[in-house]
Amino acid sequence: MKKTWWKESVVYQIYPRSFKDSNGDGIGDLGGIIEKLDYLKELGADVLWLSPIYQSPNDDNGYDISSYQEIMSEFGTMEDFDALLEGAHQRGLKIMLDLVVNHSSDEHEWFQMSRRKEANPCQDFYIWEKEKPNNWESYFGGSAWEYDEEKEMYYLHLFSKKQPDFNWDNPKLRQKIYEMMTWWMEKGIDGFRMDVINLISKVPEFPEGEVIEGTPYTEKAPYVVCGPHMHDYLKEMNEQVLSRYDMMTVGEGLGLDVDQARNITDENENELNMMFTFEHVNVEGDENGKWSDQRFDLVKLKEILAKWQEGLAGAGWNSLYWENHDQPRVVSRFGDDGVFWEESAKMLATCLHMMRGTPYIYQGEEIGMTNIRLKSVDEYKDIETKAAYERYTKYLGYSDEKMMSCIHAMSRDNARTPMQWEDSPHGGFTSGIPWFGVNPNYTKINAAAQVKDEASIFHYYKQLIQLRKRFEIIVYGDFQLLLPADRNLFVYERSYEDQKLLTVCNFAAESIEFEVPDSYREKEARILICNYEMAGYENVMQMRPYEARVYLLEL
Ligand code: TEU
Ligand code: CA
Repeated sequence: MKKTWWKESVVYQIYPRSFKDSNGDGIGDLGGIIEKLDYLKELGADVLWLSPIYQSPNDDNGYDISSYQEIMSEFGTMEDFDALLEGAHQRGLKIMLDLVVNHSSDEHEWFQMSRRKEANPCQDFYIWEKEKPNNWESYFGGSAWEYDEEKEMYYLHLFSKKQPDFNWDNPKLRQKIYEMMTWWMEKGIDGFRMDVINLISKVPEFPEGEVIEGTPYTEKAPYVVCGPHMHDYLKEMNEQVLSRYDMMTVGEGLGLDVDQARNITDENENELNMMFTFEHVNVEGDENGKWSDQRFDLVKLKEILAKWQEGLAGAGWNSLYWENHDQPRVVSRFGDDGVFWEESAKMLATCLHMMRGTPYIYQGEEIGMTNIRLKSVDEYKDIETKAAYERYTKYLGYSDEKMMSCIHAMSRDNARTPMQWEDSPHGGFTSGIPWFGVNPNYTKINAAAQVKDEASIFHYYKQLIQLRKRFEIIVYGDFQLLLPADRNLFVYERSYEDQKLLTVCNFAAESIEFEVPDSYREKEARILICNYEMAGYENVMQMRPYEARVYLLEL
């Protein structure tokens, strides 16, 4: 395994709309990010990933881009971006931008031209069909095909109808995209996070999706996930753009399995550095998809994570995440946002950061921000949440009460409430009216309070990051799950040269006994971090509620 900076880095994800508003219009912006660079430096992050900052009509909060080389006016100007890049680089922070090129906005000039009836240079930039070819549905509900009155043809949109899919089979389109990527790289950015990049190649015959039993819905995944030319296009992109820079790439891989992820991230394949995979964050889901209000099963979560850890070992590389702008808050989800809020937030951080891979922290995770519970679906802003409410209550027989309970657990808006900076109105996010309400618990949970308090969740994250810089085993060690069937403890070891690292996490709200495996007995071990008062090393350990401990053993 080659040693590289992106394996040794910790990434911090910023959702600019909800991060910090610098001009009082209630919308986070680039000026706000600049104000907080010192905070991010103090935390110890190496790379900042910005969710899309480009010009967009915001049908899907910027994941619908109408101009790739312009900044969204609400976020600022290109001068602001240049200042942000410079400010970040001065502090040794790298910048990774979100690249959304499976689709654009329907307001992009390429689509505006493409939809014209007469021949034009962009006519094959999108996927047009005379007749509606099949029963595929979009990820946000409804048919994936939309009839365009102007062109009198149907276009494909795997997401909203304002997000038409590009036709990657067209080499001219691909060149345009590589040129745009090169333009950003030449500006000096340090990498790309690539939105649903494994959906770019569709099976050209557009076969009918299979009807999902007992529902009026269909499954298109086999025809869009890692389609026939995906590897060719990623290799071409790598050759033409990625390989020319010392940069970092992470692809989002919807519905991707371990083998597919290994093929993409294999160092010898020259595609992408790592992928975001979904299996562990779909752990509560059922045959109806992700919308569930069931508590997760720890044995299943461990099995999934271990499978991915082992599956990419030796060839590819993992990305490690609990949260992002599409996921609920982890302390509410896998921890306890009540009595053991602080302990469980720190335990979950330990559990993730000691695994093999590059860890990602989503804004607010480092201070233990929690889910929200709005009363009615009308108070939610997210396009996916609204579409799911409609689908489940209208067609799948869910009551309003049941669906609201699922939304409280799973909605993407849980992650999108404004960052809680201070104990002042609107959590110090804005001096105006925020575009989306701040979680009322900002008086208790906010960054200012935690930066001051050495024992806070913030400082705990900081320590985890520092450990990664001090001990190579955390980055490069092999992973092995211990006690797979234990329903309360998540225990794993890492091995590197003549060292072992033992991570023990208690996922229960009560004390649980942990017996050290035979091979660890009578060994000298040093505790590296613990979310309670530091604990000694014994053959039988009483793990307190949500306790986490990491031990280093020299063999
Ligand atoms: O997400 C991929 C995606 O399909 C999401 O809908 C995801 O599956 C879901 O939110 C998890 O429940 C990416 C972006 O991260 C997301 O914000 C965009 O809405 C989507 O692509 C379309 O660009
Ligand atoms: Ca603003």
